[in-house]
Amino acid sequence: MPRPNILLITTDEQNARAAGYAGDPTVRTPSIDRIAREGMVFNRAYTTQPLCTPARASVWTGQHVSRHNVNGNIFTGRKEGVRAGTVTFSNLLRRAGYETALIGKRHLGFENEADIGLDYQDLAESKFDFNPPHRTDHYRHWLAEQGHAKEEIETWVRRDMHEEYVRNYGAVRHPLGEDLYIDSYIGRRSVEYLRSRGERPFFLWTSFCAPHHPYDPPARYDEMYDPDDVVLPERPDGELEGKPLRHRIWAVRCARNAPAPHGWGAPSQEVQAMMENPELCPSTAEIAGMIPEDVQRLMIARYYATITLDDDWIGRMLDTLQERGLLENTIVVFASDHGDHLGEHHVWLKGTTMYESLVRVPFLVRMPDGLGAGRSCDELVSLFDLAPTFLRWADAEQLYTPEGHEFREELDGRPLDSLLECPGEPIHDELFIGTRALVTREWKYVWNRGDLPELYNLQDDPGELTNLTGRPEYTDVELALRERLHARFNINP
Ligand SMILES: [Ca+2]
Repeated sequence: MPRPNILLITTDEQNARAAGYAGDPTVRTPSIDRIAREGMVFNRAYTTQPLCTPARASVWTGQHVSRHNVNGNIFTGRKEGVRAGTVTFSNLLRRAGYETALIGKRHLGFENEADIGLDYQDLAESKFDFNPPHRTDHYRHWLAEQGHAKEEIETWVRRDMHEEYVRNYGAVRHPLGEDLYIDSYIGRRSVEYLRSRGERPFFLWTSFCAPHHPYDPPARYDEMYDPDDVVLPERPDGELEGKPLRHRIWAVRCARNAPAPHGWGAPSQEVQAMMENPELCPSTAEIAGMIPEDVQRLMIARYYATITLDDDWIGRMLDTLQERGLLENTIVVFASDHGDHLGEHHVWLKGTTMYESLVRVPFLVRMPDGLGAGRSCDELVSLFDLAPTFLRWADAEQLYTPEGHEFREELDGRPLDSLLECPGEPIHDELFIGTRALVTREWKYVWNRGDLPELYNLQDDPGELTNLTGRPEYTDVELALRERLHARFNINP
């Protein structure tokens, strides 16, 4: 029996609800739905920190952020990152004879970037050109060969499209042709890679850049969606009054700040004033009217359109595997690095909160022998479970060595293969998200420095509409969760 190939496909910032298989009535994701149908759906999969670099570092290392210690996004030129010499799953896969490849976004920040165990890298790091020109970005070089500079896109946003971009909060049609769009490049290169595989087992991570803000589909995909079809999330009157103030401040920041290409930009004077004087914070009702509903529908429609573009490429990748006879020996995993609020609780993008819209991720595993096919798993899993799982599948050395042998790395991840056999047997009793949230099967507790904590019953209130903190009937639960969170991260409020 040859060792299986492993194909990891990730999107960037995909809300776990934004897929057909997950019940979204509007977004079209036939290929992702196919993986869900032919594989196992993990309904309770979480990121380790809702930011690109920390989440991705957890995938590579099998570690929680408190262990690999990359807490923020890392851009080129900054030195901080996972410490040199850290062993990644790809180091061990390569040592075990696998050909290892990454196509698309890496956004990693390892000090020892050259040695994360990749035989092949075809990098397309970002929709915009925040990397200095001397850094490796294969997409940038390819665009130049097509007669385009990546800076054109940023110029277009800052000058030509600025008014529309601001009015629609970054929901705009992409200026370049569909073929030139970054995820078309990533998808096309991935198909080419799969077409040219030989006998050697491979690991490929196809790492798409959408649906990350800006919501910028090329015209053909934009035309697939009518914003009137978008169902806006349920946001009860007064919802934010029982929540930490920081949520309302973030909502205002989203609504008021002129969006920069990568997000909302620095806090405005209005937001700064609220941070200093909470009494200036508007009510839920006032916040609800800040972004017109037709603009909100447009934002979500264009977000969906970029997901459908990725989905089409995922379909072509699956077709390629099938045509080459590789589907029967390739494990396919689909996930995202974290979510996007997408207007739930009146907030957008990522930041400030630990809501499910942000920290729960789509997560699917399709085994070539059909193990777990058509089933779903409600047990807790995390992005850090991928590394030990890949190594188990490849029959490679683990990131940790068994007791009595030389210590290599401390690991937070657990292999997922037992869940594929038996989806009701927990592998984690609890998961920590960043250093201030704790999730169990039933509860989520969030500590917010200098602000109200949050307690949600995820079974009764999956939309996290009611913060139960401070209610006498939940005192015991809250104290127990708080104690565990505070002990783990030495929090002294
Ligand atoms: Ca991300």
